[in-house]
Amino acid sequence: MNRALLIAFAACVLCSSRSSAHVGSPDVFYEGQVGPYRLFVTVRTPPMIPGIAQIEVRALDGNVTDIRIVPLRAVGEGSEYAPPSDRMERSKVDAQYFTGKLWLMESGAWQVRLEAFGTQGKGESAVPVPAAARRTLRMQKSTGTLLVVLMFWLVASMIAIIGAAARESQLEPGAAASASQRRRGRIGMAVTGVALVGILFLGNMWWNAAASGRADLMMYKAPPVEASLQNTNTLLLKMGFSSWHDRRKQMLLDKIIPDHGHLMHLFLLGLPDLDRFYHLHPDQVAADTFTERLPALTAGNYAVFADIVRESGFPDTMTARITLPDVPGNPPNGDDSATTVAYVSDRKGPGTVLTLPDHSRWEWIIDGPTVHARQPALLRFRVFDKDGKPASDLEPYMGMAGHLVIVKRDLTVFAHLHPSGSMPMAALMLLEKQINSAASAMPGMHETVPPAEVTFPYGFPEPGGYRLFVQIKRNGQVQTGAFDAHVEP
Ligand SMILES: [Cu+2]
Repeated sequence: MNRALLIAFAACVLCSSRSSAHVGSPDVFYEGQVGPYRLFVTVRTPPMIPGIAQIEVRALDGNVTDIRIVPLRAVGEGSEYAPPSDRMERSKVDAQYFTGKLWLMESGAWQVRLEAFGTQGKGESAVPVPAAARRTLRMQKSTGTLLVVLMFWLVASMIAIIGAAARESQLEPGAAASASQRRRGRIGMAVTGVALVGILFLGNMWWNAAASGRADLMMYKAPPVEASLQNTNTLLLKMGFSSWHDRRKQMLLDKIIPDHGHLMHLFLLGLPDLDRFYHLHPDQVAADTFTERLPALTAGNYAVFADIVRESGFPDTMTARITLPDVPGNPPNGDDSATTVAYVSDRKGPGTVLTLPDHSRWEWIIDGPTVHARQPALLRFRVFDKDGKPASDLEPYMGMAGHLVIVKRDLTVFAHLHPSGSMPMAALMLLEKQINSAASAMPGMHETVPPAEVTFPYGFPEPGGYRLFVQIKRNGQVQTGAFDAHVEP
């Protein structure tokens, strides 16, 4: 009962939802050109909205002396007129490293505009940032205790006041209360007590009802999706209703837009060992329905991750599980790909080495002996052909040098990355168009032959065991390499 008042003063209730635009990986990592400068940008999104995003920028080359940042909505009116920007603080010990903070006032699709200044002039760019509340703050213990004490004091005072009024309001000055007046006082106190308990009880009920409804509206959750098999080899994905998205239609815009050429990127991961990996591209057959003609696939349980991007650039990763029988079908074609992980990287020397069935060798180059959680770094993968020479036959795969899918063993983290970073390419293109900067070649989109080294900016959100699926295209063939990583705290 005392929780009624307690919570009435509190900001919110607890929620356990950990999902975000990716799954369990809410920070944004970007690597690319900002005018003449190459920057590595990390945006640590706030878990509560409104909240403060922490921005970290490392200048990878060039002499950057100053960086200014400002948050803007990604689309609509709020995206046009930038308020005055903030100057990032330059580290005293590391001149290439800048930090800053920005308030994100509302959930939805945002961007951080960056202006970099230095010896080579000025550069401007924008990093898409999806803002969504992942949890709410619980009240501090000390505040709670104080409020409970105050509540008891108020209740006791109220009872005492009513009691005194019933007992003594008709007394002559100086006279003592009679037995009947004292009885009236006690009755008044009892009635008041019962009434107050009733009010607190009803108030608590009202608050709980209001809070449970609001949690759904405030806390981000990807739309639910149901996966089922139709006609032996067609996978049907039906999206459910999400009150969170419904409430933010204006800021997200409902339409789904293509991201590197496809409306949906669907990943099927064989459970429990993550030893089967399918990257497919279903067709949208209705506003909330996608279908995919499955390639040949072995029976088993699969985790389903479906990436879509809204018109505002806001990404959703929808998750589901499905148990499939042996599915007859053709090998994947076009941009689709499938892999059975029979070979996993083994750790050797400074990096992690993987040999593919065609005898090409892949190397994950790790700086330092271990990988640590929450430390942004460029994940670098080098590809050598069977003669040990750097591979010269890499081609763009869906417009990019490489694709990387990172999954935590317990499936609490899922991220789909590209050389430019963790944001959807569609969101990046949207902002690129707004800024309209000179020579705006698509960041990370390779029309030319990619080099034998593919890099992805990322920071593992938490310690634990991960599997990384690196995808490149060589000589018309999509190749997938699986690397295991143990991320230290
Ligand atoms: Cu991709």
